[in-house]
Amino acid sequence: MSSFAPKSSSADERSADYAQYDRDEAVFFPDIPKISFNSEAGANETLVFKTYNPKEVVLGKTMEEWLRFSVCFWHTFRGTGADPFGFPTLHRPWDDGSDSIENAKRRMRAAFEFFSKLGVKYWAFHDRDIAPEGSNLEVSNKNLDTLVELAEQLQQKTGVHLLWATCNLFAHPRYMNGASTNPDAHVFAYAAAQVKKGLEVALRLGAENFVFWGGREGYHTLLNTNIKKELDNMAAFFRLVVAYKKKIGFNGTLLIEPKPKEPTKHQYDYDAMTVIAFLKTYGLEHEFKLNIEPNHTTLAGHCHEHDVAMAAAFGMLGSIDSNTGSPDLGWDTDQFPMDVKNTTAIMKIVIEQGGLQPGGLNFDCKVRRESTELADMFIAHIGAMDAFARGLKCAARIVDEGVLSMQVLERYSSYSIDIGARVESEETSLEELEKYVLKNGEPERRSGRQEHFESIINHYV
Ligand code: XUL
Ligand code: CO
Repeated sequence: MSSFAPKSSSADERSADYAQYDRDEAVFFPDIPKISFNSEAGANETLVFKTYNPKEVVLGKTMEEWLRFSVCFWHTFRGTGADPFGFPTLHRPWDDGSDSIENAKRRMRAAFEFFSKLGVKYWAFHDRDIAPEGSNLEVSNKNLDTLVELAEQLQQKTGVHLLWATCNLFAHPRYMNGASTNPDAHVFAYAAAQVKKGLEVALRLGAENFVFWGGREGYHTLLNTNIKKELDNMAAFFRLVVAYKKKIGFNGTLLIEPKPKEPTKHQYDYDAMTVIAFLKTYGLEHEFKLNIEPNHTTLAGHCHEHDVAMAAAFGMLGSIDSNTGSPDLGWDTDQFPMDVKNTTAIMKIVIEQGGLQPGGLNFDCKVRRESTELADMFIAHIGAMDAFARGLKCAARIVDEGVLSMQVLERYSSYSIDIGARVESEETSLEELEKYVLKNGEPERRSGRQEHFESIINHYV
């Protein structure tokens, strides 16, 4: 599909006076106060938390500890609202649309004011979100260093930490045929060099995790693709990453983020189970965990919380890119998670695994291109944070009362005794199982009681 959209908004739409934002004490959101908590706030008040009360204790931990919210830089500070059919709609008064270092610095200072007023403790970025790509790797690294220095100062000043950093290995034309799975070893080397710098930056900024999302790692046609070689090369790439991480003493968790398609027709990191199988196949399962994004999960044809549940079941759930898709659309809409049933399902899994630390809930979400006011940036995050706080409270009651879990346990109780226990301890044989059936005949029909379980959830939500 060709793009009708230019890179930036038209000049006459932009603010004339950027100098006001270049001062250290500049205020980027003059009309927005620090967001407060008021459980009594009315329906029309959306610039206030009604449930998210950071210090409130739920099941022995504060909400802030359970929820570990993070704002993503790419959508919230680089998103323009452009889509393949339309020009940018989101005009940010501090952003002149250029690739200059000054513009990048203004954006970064606006971002830290946003994080502070919102009251989130974490942020996340791609290398190329925060600093412009230069004419060669050296220039790109120099640009990155300049912005990382500012980020370091702002992190110190505000107390906001880096949940994760990542490298953009998908936007530049050099990566059109893949990064670590590129048929050209020169491109593999470029991606490796970029990640080397990314890990150094992550170390310097104290990132708690480092993410790999392989948007171009896959194929458009099998006719020109050696899939085994590409997967072997991807594993080789990850081994190099592990070696360098250890060499420089970066202790953050390495995370792979599954997605089945978009932008590539078939992406190798299809879903949670595929990534777990890849890691186990190449002996990397102790070095990586997963960053699950529910909108990617639904793109893979699963329900919203499926991959979070799958990753958690195998001890591989590292972090969550908290967003949602639109059930009636088939692509990655990256919407803010506002549905309390979804957040309850996610938080139930998070509570059952004892929390997400050092991972968190990163809002990989963008406001709709029609949500054009600066206040919409806040309202979107506040609404999602409140939806997660409500999900946490509902899930805490579900887990605490144990009505659901007792019945799930009971559903599998035949494996605790008799022939079931022998199956679980792997002491049985096909001959013994045949004998059991010849003696005991047809199994009783047992209801799965789906509607009963759904009604239990509705009792809490
Ligand atoms: C793309 C996506 C990415 C990753 C980081 O769908 O989710 O933004 O989270 O590269
Ligand atoms: Co994501």
